[in-house]
Amino acid sequence: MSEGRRRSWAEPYKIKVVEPVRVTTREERRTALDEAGWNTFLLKSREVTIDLLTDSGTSAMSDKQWAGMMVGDEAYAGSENFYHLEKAIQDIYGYPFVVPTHQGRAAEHIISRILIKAGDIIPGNMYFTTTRLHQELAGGTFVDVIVDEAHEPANEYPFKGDVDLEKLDRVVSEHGAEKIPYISLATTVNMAGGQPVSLKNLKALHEYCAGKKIPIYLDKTRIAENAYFIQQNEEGYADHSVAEIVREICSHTEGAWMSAKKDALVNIGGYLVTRDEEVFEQARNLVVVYEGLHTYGGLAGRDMEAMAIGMRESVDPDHIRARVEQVRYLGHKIASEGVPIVRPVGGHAVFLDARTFLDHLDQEEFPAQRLAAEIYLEGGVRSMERGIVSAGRDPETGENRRVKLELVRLTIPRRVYTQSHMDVVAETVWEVWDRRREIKGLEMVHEPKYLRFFQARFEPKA
Ligand code: P61
Repeated sequence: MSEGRRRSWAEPYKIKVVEPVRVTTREERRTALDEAGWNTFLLKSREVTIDLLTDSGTSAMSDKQWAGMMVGDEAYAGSENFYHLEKAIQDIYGYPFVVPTHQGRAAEHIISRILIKAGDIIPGNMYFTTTRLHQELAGGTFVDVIVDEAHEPANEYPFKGDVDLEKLDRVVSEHGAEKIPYISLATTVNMAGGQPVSLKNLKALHEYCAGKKIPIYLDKTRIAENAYFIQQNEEGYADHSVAEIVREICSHTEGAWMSAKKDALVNIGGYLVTRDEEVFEQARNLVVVYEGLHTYGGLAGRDMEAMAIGMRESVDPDHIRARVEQVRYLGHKIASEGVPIVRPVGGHAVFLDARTFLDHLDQEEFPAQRLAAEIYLEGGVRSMERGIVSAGRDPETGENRRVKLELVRLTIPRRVYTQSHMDVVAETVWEVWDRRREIKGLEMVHEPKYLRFFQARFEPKA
């Protein structure tokens, strides 16, 4: 992984407010784990020292965003902040029609209900938990058409988010284009390890879909990170700004949804956008059933203002570089001791390859779940399982989906932690790596029906 001599980056901000964190003892952490059923989602925040559970809603807002919170217009209808949000989305991403929602899955719910009929097939570049669930609840079946490289942790292919157009064509031939309401495309594919889609692939996909009259809807939750990877690694884009690349990605799609809790640097928020006026009309109508009026969608006016400002900051070149490079710093540091991680390092997180890390365990012993718990026990660092527990059961057969990727995600919130935190995280992972042979599996003792990983409980095997 040697990259030659690089210029260092520094966090492009100064710290004005601090939030103290607690350092716990190993005994306290062991008790906390038992109480949490060995599920890091069930730990209390005060039991965690470095919280890398997620980058969702955990970013630090800027002084300008906090100032924006003070100009929240909390009118029930027609809030001024909605118009700021709408304008920011139109300027940055280029979609004309905007429907705000309280977070990403609410937008997924609405778009799935509008576009999917019972028996439909939705091809996409790897599943995401909430996205696929809403597609299934609307009567559809998700089919993975991502390139094979995405399922191979050690493969260094730089655009593992790409769609395999031959796989897609086979799905279209088998079911017919009329059974496919849209392609569910994601930028910086979360479950693949935060891996980007290339513009070359997206253009080819767009051309293919235009020929078949299948719209592309984009999960653009982490689009700025994807654009940064294109700028750094795709031929012909080195001179394009991240903002230009973001705009170009969107231009190849019919619509999108976003959990603004990630790239857009806010603690809550999301929305749905489209170029299709009919879809917009239906979404505006459904949002009042499930979220709130179409000019706030479950958000306060101040939240919309913070989002409008945050999405402009998300494409700032200094910000995005420091964000992605911090993740890369951690990934390379962890890997330097031989720890297996998903390569290349992704945009929002370092993913440990738990299948290789704990290669003495069977997947049904939940190696990634156990590894996440062990990392917490070792150093108070919270991470997340992204393997067989997250994948859930096949709704038809009821069997566990034995996914290829059995990963632990160390996710970096934006503008929150320093390089020293990253060093401590890497040292914690190394300690666990050194004692990996002694680590045993888990047994699942409580399994909720939907998105089980959030609330499942486990017991350690003796
Ligand atoms: C996360 F363990 N992500 O990564 P909402 N699309 C994409 C997401 O990453 C995403 C949503 C839609 C989270 C939170 C979370 O299995 C999990 O605003 C690419 O969270 O509703 C959310 O957006 C949904 C964690 C969600 C999970 C589902 O940490």
